[in-house]
Amino acid sequence: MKKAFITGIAGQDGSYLAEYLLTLNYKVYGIVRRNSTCEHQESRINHISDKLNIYYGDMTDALSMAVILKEIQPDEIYNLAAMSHVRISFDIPELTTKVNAVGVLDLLHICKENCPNARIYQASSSEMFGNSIDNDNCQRLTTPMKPVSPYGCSKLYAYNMAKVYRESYNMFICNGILFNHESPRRGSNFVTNKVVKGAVRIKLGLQDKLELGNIDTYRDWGHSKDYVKAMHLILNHEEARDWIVSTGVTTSIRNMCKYVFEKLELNYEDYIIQNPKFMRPNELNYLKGDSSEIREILKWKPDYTFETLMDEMINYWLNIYKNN
Ligand code: G4F
Repeated sequence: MKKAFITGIAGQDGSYLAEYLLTLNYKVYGIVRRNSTCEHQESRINHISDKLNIYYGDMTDALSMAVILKEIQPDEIYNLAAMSHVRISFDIPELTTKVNAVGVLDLLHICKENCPNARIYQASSSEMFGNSIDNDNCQRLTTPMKPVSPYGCSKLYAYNMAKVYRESYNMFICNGILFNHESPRRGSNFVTNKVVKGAVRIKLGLQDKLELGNIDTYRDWGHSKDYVKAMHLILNHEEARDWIVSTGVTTSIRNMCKYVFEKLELNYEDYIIQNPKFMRPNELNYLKGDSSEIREILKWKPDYTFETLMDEMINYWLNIYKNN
């Protein structure tokens, strides 16, 4: 039985990955942060909690991480823990750096000392590209990385450090540069789930307006369930290297709003207002990933389209509100 250790196991990706690895007969371990409202902390993994091995831990607590990893000796480590909200990273840049950058350095070093043969997946992000784009309007591994947010900078540090540890110590470490990926389990302060939840509430007469920031940016959105399968393929390939994971389809926030409101027979223009509170000091305008390598070499392919992803999220919120 293979052993997998997941940081961020209670998050969107961590919970789907844990479910997926259980179906592959892995023994799954993970860490969760201590939280004063423990009822909500593990809501995404409550349904599988009897099959998981959960420890308290934190990316900023290297001592506990070292003890746990020494004890478990995992075959595969998925580092999915992060302060993952780009706008909030402008408010708490130092914590963002401690968790997303220094925390990853600690993890890599702990692995080098305690479990050097474990295969390590680092959750890298398309936010690292900033506003760099190739002539064909795509981002790929060779596109220059020029982040425009504290979050992007922290992820780029971790990305580079993962490569340094791979090359210096011959460790099996891979960066998956994942473009935006969503699901009903997405936090509702990220734009897709915020729009879907808001539109459903408007449809049911529970709210009047939806306040957003800049709706003229573009994102390449996939489904988290598809992307966790890519993570597993990446760690089970013969060669340790970096990969782009994306759909290759980009949509503006405006068109996403239009799609969601139209599905509910509403006109988005009647309900959306712009609130400067949700604007960012600096913005990444356009993302579209070239994932041809992972499709060709690892035979990865997403099952969801933009439309089936959004439809699943709409039905999720309709069911939540109709049953309450
Ligand atoms: O949903 P978002 O907050 O995602 P963002 O910033 O692209 O980051 C996500 O994807 C990254 C991969 O590229 C991950 F690394 C990261 O952890 C995270 O998962 O915002 C998407 C777009 C932005 O342009 C934002 O300015 O939506 C725009 N937006 C407009 N109004 C809004 C809002 N975003 C949020 N969160 N809330 C709004 O009210």
